[in-house]
Amino acid sequence: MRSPISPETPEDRLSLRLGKPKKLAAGIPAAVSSMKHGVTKMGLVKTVKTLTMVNQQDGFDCPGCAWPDPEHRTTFEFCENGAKAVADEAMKARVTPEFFSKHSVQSLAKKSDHWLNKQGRISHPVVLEEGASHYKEISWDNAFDRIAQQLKSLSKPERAVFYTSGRTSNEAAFLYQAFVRSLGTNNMPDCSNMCHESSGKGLGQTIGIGKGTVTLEDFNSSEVILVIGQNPGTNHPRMLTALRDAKHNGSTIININPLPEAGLERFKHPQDYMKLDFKSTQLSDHHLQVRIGGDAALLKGFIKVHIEQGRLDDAFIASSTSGYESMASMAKSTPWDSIVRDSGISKEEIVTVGRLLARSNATIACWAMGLTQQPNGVAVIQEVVNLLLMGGHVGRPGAGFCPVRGHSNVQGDRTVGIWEAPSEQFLDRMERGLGIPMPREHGYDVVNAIKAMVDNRVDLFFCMGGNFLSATPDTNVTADGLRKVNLTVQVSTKLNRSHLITGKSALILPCLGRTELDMQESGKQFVTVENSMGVVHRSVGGLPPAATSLLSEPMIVAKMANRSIESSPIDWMKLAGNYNLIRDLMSKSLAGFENYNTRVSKENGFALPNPPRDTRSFSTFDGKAHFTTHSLPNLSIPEDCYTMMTMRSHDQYNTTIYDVHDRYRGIHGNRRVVLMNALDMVERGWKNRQKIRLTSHFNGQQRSSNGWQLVAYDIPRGNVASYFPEANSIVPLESTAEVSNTPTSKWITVSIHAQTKVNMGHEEE
Ligand SMILES: Nc1nc2c(c(=O)[nH]1)N[C@H]1C(S)=C(S)[C@@H](COP(=O)(O)OP(=O)(O)OC[C@H]3O[C@@H](n4cnc5c(=O)[nH]c(N)nc54)[C@H](O)[C@@H]3O)O[C@H]1N2
Ligand SMILES: Nc1nc2c(c(=O)[nH]1)N[C@H]1C(S)=C(S)[C@@H](COP(=O)(O)OP(=O)(O)OC[C@H]3O[C@@H](n4cnc5c(=O)[nH]c(N)nc54)[C@H](O)[C@@H]3O)O[C@H]1N2
Ligand SMILES: [Mo]
Repeated sequence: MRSPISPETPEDRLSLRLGKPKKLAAGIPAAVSSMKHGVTKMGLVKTVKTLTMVNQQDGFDCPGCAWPDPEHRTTFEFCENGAKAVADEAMKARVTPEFFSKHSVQSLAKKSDHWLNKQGRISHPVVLEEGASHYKEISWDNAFDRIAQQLKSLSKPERAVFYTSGRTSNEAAFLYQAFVRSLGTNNMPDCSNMCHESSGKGLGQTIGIGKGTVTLEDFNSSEVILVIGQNPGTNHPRMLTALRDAKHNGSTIININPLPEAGLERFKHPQDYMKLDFKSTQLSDHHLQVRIGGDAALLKGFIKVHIEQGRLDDAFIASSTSGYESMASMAKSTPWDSIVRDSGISKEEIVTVGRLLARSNATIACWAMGLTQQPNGVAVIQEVVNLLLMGGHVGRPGAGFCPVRGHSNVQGDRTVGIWEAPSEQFLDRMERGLGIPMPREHGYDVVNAIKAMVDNRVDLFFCMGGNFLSATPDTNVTADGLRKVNLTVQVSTKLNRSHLITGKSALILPCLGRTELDMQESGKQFVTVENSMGVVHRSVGGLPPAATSLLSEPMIVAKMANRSIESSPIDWMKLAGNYNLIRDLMSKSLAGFENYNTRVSKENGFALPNPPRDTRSFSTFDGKAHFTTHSLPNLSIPEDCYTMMTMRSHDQYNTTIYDVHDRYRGIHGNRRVVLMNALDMVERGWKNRQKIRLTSHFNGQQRSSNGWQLVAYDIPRGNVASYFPEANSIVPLESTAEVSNTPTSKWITVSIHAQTKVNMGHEEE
């Protein structure tokens, strides 16, 4: 067994305290919690000033999630977790060169993610020389020289890899992809490869666009809303407002999830307290507690019921789709026994909800990681497509697809070119716009980038944001890979574990955050972002930068390009001095971005073209929407094993750990917990707090991790749940979804063993 990269018993772990899981989300405790986080990290005056700028017309886009804002914004249009994300960026503490001279990289590696993040905003560029124990300050010029040197010494451009996380603005991302493609490679893995890649592939193949097809207004005219594999109370709290309003307008909400997540049970908008309205709304009408991976079977059941009920949109199916017969005959021949066994839901319940769906005139399907991070992620999303196409639920009011994106600009980054597998059409247009030949060979996605590093095929690894080491699967393998690279570069706002497990030498380049004022040669700049529903709008930072030495992301790209590329038709520095010029270049180089500067200056931005939504047309090879035929996935696992999902707590933003609690699930003080069905625990003679070792099993390989505790929870038998990134050391790199190559973070086969010898710290027995 390899040694762990992060501490198994972090110093700041508290005793595990267990309370009752909450049913009610948002409301006063949430508002108090957001203020508390804000005031502790930013101070009172800054908290009030900052939070009132979020998602305002002349304010910044909330870095919390990609859920869109309603057109008529109120001052309090932020949520608890948005407030935490903002407070975390705007915090007072600083990680300075003095900080790095005090703490060696090795000593920092022993700290928890929570501790690392708490140290504050990184203030200066720093370098870790080969063999050195500490980072030390480096000038921006010298930092860019090192990158340029490394780039110039590559034997071929494919030996450089450029990762992007999803907070990067459209302007920065566009310039960045122009730079990377100027070098001659499409090696642009991004967080989307681990996130909604399955949605992009699943929808792209069937409806001709890899994005959702609904607007926020559609929620108000929907009759049924499916929420599948998603925990909006924690991860998209503002979505609860849309669900509440839909519900008030008569919509029925169906929640499909192995866990009873707080927000979907009861919800209360903080503003209702201000209006002294103390009632909460029960959001979901049906909770189908599906087994992990059982969605394909459940959806097949709905499709069967729909066929039996009739009420198909025959005209739409005949004129605008293909593949119905084959899909329907597969559903008809799938036995109920298999459907009930695999989904874990009774036939009666499936029929009840299936009839509701068949009767609906306007259905929206929302989903997130519960579907995308499965081995059959693409196929199961295509079952959602099948179900909605049967009733013609696309391109009409109140109906359509709603993959709920994660990072606040992950969708925009992809639109403007962060993509390792761009289409020929996209590259042709880019080539004309930029006046530079585009590389045609597809590049590495996240998993293939790790494999390339492990195989000594990468010399430079550059990350525009994110935390590659902790976010990716198989932490120890990823660490091995990173250590083989000559130079790793992280453009970051906050300290994280990717700064500690590095290439032979490493740079940290600190950048402005979304909340901050961005002054360039031509004056104050704004950037643009695309939300989960394809609306592009402005974001203007307002706070003074965390340090005077920070550069904006576009400026970092420009300086790097200027230094590394001998002659280019692009005047990088001029573009970074005036983002209007970047947007002009985007107008020339991207379909749908014509007159970009004029259109983004409109009050609520503008919606990008979306053929299924705009004209009920489908840009597939035959111009039709496609039904697809899939058999049920094989859900069998070895005896004595469990299926594990890895998920987010209420106190984290991906790998950024705000605190060690998960308030809605009633779990406090320790994140290294495994949620398990009480009957499964009794069967093994275990109680709450039992110390265990987790071992994953994949293709005959085993990966183990110590220092976990059990918590009895309302989860289907045979299923368990743990938090990421702690569990990532046992997520096998090779275990990825078919077609999308997304790591199967929600489908890990594990065995569980009592742990007796290792000291687990100081929790009460
Ligand atoms: N506060 C906060 N907000 C965030 C984030 C954050 O970390 N913190 N992260 C952002 C990002 S990048 C993303 S991608 C989104 C993630 O948003 P979510 O997708 O909501 O995040 P997860 O915690 O991964 O939870 C997935 C849900 O899927 C369920 N699930 C697991 N397996 C299955 C299954 O087989 N079937 C079904 N039906 N359900 C299943 C889990 O019980 C859980 O409720 O949130 C974004 N917003
Ligand atoms: N097991 C498991 N693994 C998962 C998942 C899961 O559900 N289970 N979810 C996956 C998903 S959906 C995603 S999206 C990925 C997330 O993967 P990433 O996007 O790589 O990770 P984050 O934790 O969001 O990145 C946090 C870091 O971003 C930097 N940062 C924050 N804001 C900015 C900014 O404005 N600019 C720059 N340059 N840097 C900034 C900070 O330094 C911070 O430490 O993780 C994936 N990994
Ligand atoms: Mo994500």
